[in-house]
Order: sequence, then C-alpha cells, then structure tokens
Amino acid sequence: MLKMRAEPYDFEFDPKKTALVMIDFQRDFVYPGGFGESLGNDTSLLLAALPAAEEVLKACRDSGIFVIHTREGHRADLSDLPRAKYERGNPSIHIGDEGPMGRLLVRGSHGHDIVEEVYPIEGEPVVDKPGKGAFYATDMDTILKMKGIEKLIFCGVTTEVCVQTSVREANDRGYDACVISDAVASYFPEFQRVALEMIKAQGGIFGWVSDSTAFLQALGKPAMAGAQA
Ligand code: TIU
Repeated sequence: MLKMRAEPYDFEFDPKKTALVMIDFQRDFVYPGGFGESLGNDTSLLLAALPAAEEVLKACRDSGIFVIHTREGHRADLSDLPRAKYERGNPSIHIGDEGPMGRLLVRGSHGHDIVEEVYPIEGEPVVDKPGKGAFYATDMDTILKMKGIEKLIFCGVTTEVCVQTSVREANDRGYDACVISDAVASYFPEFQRVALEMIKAQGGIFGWVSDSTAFLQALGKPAMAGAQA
C-alpha cells in the first residue's frame, strides 16, 4: 500500500487496485474554436493542467497503474443529445454545428478527440460519454470492476463540471477518489479553487485533493522540474 500526502488526510492506495482517470482532455475544451469557446470561455486557462497531467500519466504508465480516458460527445445524428443540453448557454454555435475543428462535440470530429500531450496508448480504454459524469450511460463502472479497481486518481477538465461530477458519481459507486489539483483546470480561477475546496471539505465529503508532486513522491518518482513541493 502506498501513501500520498493529500487533504483532508493522506490517501492510501494499492497501485494494482488504482486507476488514473483522464477526464475530457479534448481539443473541444482546451483549444480555441471548439465547444468550450462557443460558450464564451477563454480556453487558454485549461492549458495550465497539461504539464502536470502529462507527468502523472507518464508516472502511471511507468508504474503499471491502469489508465482510462473519457471524452464528452455525441453520436453524429445527435440522437443521444437531450434538448436540455443542446440549448445550454444559448450559444451562437451549438453542439453538432460545424466549427474550425469539425462538428462541435461530435464523435469522430477532430475537435472531439484528445490532445496529443496526453493521447491514449494501447491498453488504455477510451470511454465516450454523452453527459458530464464519466459513469452516466457508459461502461466505466463495468471496466473498473472487471479490473478490480477500488481507488481513482483524477486529472482533466473542467474541474467543477466533468471532473467534479465524475468524482461524485465515483464516490456514490464505492470508489475512493483523489483529484490532482494542478492536473485539473477550470475556465474560472474562482471555480477551480472552490471546486477543490468542496471535495475535501467536511472530512473529504466525496473525495481527496492532492497534487502531482505528492503523487510522484508516493510512486517514488522524481518531482517535475520547477514543481513546488
Ligand atoms: N463547460 C465546461 O466547463 N465543461 C464541460 O462542458 N465539459 C467538461 O467539463 N468536460
């Protein structure tokens, strides 16, 4: 069993029963011209999560920790897109419309896919999800159960939307979840802070919060250049 410095208290995990969950590192959220920008957001803020997420991903691959990725998106005929989601934000360009990176949040389009820095490799399942949560209408829980996974490490975007929703869903399903604070990002600095506060408040009401330095330390890996201990 390994122990990682975390809040509200140390997070213990057996690497064989732990999975890294990489939430929605898609061009549609991280780059201009995608779904994130269509909602009026400054996408550059999300790039802040990539260096630490890359390090955490590499450390998990080196340590044999199971890695699973998610992508938010919809079928080409939009048959799995509820009106309540389509109309959100009242944007000028909607999910399914043609943008500079292809159809917004539609599976198979360039914008829907994961950025190169953290692109999945063989053996790392990619779960396509129509909602914010990684467990809603997906086989996420089945895959984790088949692998004997009990603990989850979360990286991804955005902190208060798809990451936090997925962490709540994970906790309801019996997983212990720890969010890596510098490997998640929000379009809103204030939401980044409070989303992490919410997770670890009340004795860790639905999870833990740590950072990439503590995670690498727990795995016995050297810290990232320039990282604060
Ligand atoms: N808009 C926003 O902050 N996020 C999303 O719509 N999806 C995810 O967080 N992946």
